[in-house]
Amino acid sequence: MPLNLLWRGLRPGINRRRWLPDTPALKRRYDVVIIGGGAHGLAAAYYLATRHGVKDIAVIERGWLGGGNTARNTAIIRSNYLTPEGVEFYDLSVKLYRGLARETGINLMYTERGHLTLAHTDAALRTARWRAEVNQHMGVDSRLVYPDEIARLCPQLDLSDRPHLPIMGALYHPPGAIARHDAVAWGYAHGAARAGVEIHQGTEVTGIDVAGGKVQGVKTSRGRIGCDAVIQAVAGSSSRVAALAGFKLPIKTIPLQACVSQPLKPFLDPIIVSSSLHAYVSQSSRGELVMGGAVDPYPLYKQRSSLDFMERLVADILELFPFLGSVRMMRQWAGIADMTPDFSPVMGPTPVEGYYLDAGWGTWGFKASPAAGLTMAELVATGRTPEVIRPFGLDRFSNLRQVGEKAAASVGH
Ligand code: PYC
Repeated sequence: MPLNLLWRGLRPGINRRRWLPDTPALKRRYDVVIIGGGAHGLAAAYYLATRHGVKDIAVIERGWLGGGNTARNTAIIRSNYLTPEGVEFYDLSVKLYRGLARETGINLMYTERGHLTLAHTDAALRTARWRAEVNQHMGVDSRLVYPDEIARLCPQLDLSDRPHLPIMGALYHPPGAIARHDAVAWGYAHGAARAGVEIHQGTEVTGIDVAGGKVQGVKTSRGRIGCDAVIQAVAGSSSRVAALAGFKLPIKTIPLQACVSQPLKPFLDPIIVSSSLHAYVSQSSRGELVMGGAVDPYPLYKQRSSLDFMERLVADILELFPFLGSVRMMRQWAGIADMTPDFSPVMGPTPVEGYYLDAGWGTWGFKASPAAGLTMAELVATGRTPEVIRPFGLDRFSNLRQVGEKAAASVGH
């Protein structure tokens, strides 16, 4: 072993990076309390502190940083949605992701791989064409491709007529990307803490103080905190926490399972999605196949895995890549998806003055983290709802102005 390496290894403290300062005592009051220490809550804290100079912030997390849905997704980033509202919002996120490693100084391993949504039916082809047209109209790079080009983009796919649903075409979205999800949470946490934000892990919210229709504070397992504003960003627990503030959400909460295989030699460049087969797969930089399928068929709050999900998923993946038959699975898990009736998120003010909501992400919360954080921060700092999130207000369900995004889902519902 080179002596220099030995010297560095043995010298106490060298190269030890402090990501976060020690947790301070909870103060009795902050300007802003953010409930949820996932990528969304941490991004909002980061942008409030760095873009708006609002630094008297406590991020309150029941568990540990990025330990909820931030750690339980498959880290896909894309903006090839169906509605102009959705495309504009997720395109903002893609643009922020592209500069995030530079901005936070942390390698997020963000890699643009291209994203293929396979169409196996006339109806799926029609939807792909519709999405391509909306995407192009909004300046987002997407187009319809047919088997000859799909074979060039992903030669390993079975493009024959052997599968029970042969591939007829695909929506190709070159900016489709993957990133390391924990690095996104830690990048924002590190940047926010450096700017003066306090991050309190292991601190559970037990109540919301509301008086005269306005938020007054947050009760936690470590005491009460007064504040002027609250951002709720607790994907998977949105209805439960909103109920503490006294209002109901039009959300159904459903597990979404995923898994990874043993590492394989790199062979799969693009991210492959088939919503007809209910399967999607990408290959991580470690070589593992990161795979998922349809949401569970019932509402539930449990993060448990099931054999029937795995059996179904594996059968579907083998329709696409028959040569993977002997690959072993390594890990399986579930995230908890808060589904709205129109499959779009809820962002903005709530019936409680000063209480702001970032919720309803269903199966696409991770990719939204930067844009949700940026726009929620602007809303809280200025009191004005940014145009890009105006369509996603809670009031759309009573105004009958829903933003129907189901056709852009990568997973079956
Ligand atoms: O929206 O790309 C997506 C996605 C993949 C898995 C869950 N959501």
